[in-house]
Amino acid sequence: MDLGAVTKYSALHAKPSGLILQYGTAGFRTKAEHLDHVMFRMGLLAALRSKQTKSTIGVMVTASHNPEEDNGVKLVDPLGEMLAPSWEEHATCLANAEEQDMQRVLIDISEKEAVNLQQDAFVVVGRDTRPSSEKLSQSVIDGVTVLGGEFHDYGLLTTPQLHYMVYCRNTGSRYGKATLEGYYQKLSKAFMELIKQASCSGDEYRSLKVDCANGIGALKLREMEHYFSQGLSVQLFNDGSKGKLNHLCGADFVKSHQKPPQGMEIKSNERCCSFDGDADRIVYYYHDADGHFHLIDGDKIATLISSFLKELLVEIGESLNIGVVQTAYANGSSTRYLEEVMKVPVYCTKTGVKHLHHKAQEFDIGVYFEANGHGTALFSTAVEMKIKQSEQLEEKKRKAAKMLENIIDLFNQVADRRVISTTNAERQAVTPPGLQETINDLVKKYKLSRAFVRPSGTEDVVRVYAEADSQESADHLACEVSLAVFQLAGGIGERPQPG
Ligand code: G16
Repeated sequence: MDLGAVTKYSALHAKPSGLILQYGTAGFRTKAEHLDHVMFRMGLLAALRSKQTKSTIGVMVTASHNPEEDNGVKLVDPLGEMLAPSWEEHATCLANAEEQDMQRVLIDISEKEAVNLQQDAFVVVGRDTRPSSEKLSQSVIDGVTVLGGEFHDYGLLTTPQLHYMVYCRNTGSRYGKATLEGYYQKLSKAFMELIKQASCSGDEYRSLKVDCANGIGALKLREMEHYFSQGLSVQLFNDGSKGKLNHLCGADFVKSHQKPPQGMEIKSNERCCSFDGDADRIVYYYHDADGHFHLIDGDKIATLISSFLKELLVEIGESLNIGVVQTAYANGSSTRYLEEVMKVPVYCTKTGVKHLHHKAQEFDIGVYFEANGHGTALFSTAVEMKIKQSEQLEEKKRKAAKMLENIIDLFNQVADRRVISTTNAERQAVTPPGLQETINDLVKKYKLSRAFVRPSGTEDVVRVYAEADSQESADHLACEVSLAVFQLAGGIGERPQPG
């Protein structure tokens, strides 16, 4: 490691003295103007991780659902998953080291992780459409190259596309070609094969209105739509031609406001969906004949997918195990339905794709979704083996196995408020004292209710979740819990008001 070069280039991406940032739910996130040094240092870290794992590592420059002025970075490990937890600690140390301590911290990490510094490194970089992203991704590249690493800059990319590129490169293209064309071909082929087998075939099933959150999803869906030919017709809204990223639109807006995004007219029973700023969340919705809005969020998507997969397994006659992983935000009725009606085991983890993904890997088929629309299904090698053996099965079973094979291809498999601390997969507050007891008392007042609070790992806010047997009760409960947080955790700003 040429430590002289590191010091020299680091000074060009100098850390504002005293600035401390935490590695949050999905990497570092804050106002874009505070991130230049973080990006350079994450380039250094990605090069070290690549040397250690002898694999390609991914760096995505995005702040996803956050406002356009923010930015952030997500690091992608060799098999397309989020960075290993032990390396998150290294990321925090490196991002917060003062200039004069940089060399020591880099050497510490290399020693602790037994990194062979002579090893080659390869890092792939992608970015979203934020105005700050291009310059920040150049800072990542500066960090990679100063440690002698090579890189490929994919430029504008969705986060799932970057995960795909990393995975392809580390599996010798067995999974697919590490190009955008390879990505579009693989997914569209699986999709087209699947709809050939689907029982409903009218045009209304083939059209979809897509709210692209004024972000990268619009650019990439435009490139991809040609691959669907007649199979799927998409109409794009909030495509970035006007309007701000994630402002009054996108998956987070639709989920939290329970209403369609601005700029999208919906007729009854039209199929609609929303992405977030880096297109790694999706929620679906429609208006029924009476004009009522219905949201198909991550909970419902997980339920539909796991029910469908379970039916296929029954048809194939296989006893593979399916598990569903959710977070504390999952609506209680979705959990009850999965456990009691579908007889599928459900597990709860902390918020963050990395936690859900990890748990889902324990099953032959692990379906995981956060209520906000992040998720996928993971298939173990046992499933792929069974499909291979299906050639010898009778016609009906073979068909179901073929369907499962296409589904596998379609899923791109690949995550001051801190006075509040939590336990039990973030469902109970440990501090400040008295908060959990107050929440427990409030919950008792409403039927079929549940509530919890946790500090966000991507925004400077405390999130309050409440559910009950009616919208009105849920709103009341949410307000009462917010007030308890305000009083017991030293809230700032406007005091929560009923209604
Ligand atoms: C990120 C994470 C998600 C998490 C979300 C909100 O999403 O990847 O797992 O649910 O932040 O996290 P928090 O409640 O801690 O702010 P995204 O879409 O912003 O990358």
